[in-house]
Amino acid sequence: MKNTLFAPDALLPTGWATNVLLRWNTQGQLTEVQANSSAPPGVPQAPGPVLPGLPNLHSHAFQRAFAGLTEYRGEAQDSFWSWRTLMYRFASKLTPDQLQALATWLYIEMLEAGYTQVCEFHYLHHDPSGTPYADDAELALRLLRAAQTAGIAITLLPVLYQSSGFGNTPPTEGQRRFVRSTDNMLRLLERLKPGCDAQGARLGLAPHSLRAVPPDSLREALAGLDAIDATAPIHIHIAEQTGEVDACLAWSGQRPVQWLLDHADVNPRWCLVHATHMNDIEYQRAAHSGAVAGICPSTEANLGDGFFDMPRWLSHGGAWGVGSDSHATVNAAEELLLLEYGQRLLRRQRNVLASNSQPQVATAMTLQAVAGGNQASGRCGPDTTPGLAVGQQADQVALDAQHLALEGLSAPDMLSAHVFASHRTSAVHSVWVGGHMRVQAGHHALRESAERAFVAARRCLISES
Ligand code: NGQ
Ligand code: ZN
Repeated sequence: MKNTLFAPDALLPTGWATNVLLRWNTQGQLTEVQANSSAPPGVPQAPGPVLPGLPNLHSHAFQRAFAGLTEYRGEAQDSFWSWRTLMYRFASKLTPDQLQALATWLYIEMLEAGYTQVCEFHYLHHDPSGTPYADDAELALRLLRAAQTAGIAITLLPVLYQSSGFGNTPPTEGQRRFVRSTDNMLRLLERLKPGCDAQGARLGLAPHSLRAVPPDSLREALAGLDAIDATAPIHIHIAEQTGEVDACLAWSGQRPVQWLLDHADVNPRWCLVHATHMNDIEYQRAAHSGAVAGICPSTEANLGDGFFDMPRWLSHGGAWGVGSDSHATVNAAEELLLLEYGQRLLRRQRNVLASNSQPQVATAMTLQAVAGGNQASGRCGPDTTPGLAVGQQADQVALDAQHLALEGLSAPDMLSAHVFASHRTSAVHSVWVGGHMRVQAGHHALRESAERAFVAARRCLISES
């Protein structure tokens, strides 16, 4: 029977339920989520517990090409900033065909790893000399096509980038592919909107950071975005590095999050990416704004950013989700593991992100990251119920109950084992996006061809860098 799935166990927004019948319509929207039901004859049965698909709320797709290639000492003390110099070198060479190949493969990897959506924070706009392509939307369209080919839901976030530092310092040579005027950005959004709507993609805007967007531009861009779509998501990198906090203080007398909260209407449409360095009052005010904290555990570890204080954020009722950002890791479960482990190491406690209402850490984290991720991707407002609920997209992941790590366990323990008991191979069995099965038995139908194209693109890029 089409458009249905029977799950012996499923993680609903209210927690674990058994014998759940899921049904969706031709638009891929769930029309029925019925617990304690029985399987009508002919309905496919899930091979293990069914989870809501996790949105990956922060991605720079092209960076997947050099994951693992910056892990050597280049300066006496390597840092985020020396990594960025290497990253710019890769970015400076990339062609449209290469970007599409890298992104198609990456999005397939994401699906196989249990992500059903990606928020693409896209700032590589122009050709290597900094000249706009004949079609000014060329590279954005390549990303949309990659998402369509892979079958992942995308929120495209074209990035506004104008200055190299606070105080409107001019962009550097390495940033020439990123720069657009505010008007030009708004024209790009207008140009992309109909195609995004037709594809079912969400379109938003990403002011890159307070370093890269002067205050007037920020104000004008946000007003222009509202005129195009007053519900569009807004993502910004903020307070990732202490050097950035110091530079912001020197420029304005305020810390980045404090400055943003005082100068922009930060609300549930916003995703504050990283927000690693906040003081008490910033944690409180940012959480109360309703914005989502976009935490990228593997990249933040890789780049030596610092720790986000999750218990403090949660104490203020803050929403959050995870992103794989530079894609040093492309694995939804591993991001959750790293986030919890960081908190354990800091506090010398265990099960930090469990709650009284949900003592199972992996279950609590999954539900919260699904809620925050859907809010950040602009697919679900703060007042609607994300995940496996009527009216939501049929984005779901079935684990393999026969997998060595899971065999014989209860459903909540299977999710815990999936996140915390690494067994080298993934226990993700099937993945549906908008009701379409994109991964079956752990395998995406286009994996082999996409992998070959990825390897060829990377070889080319490395030989030129
Ligand atoms: C980026 N990535 O835009 O790719 C940034 C580095 C910057 C992260 N912040 C560049 N992880 O922030 O200037
Ligand atoms: Zn980023």
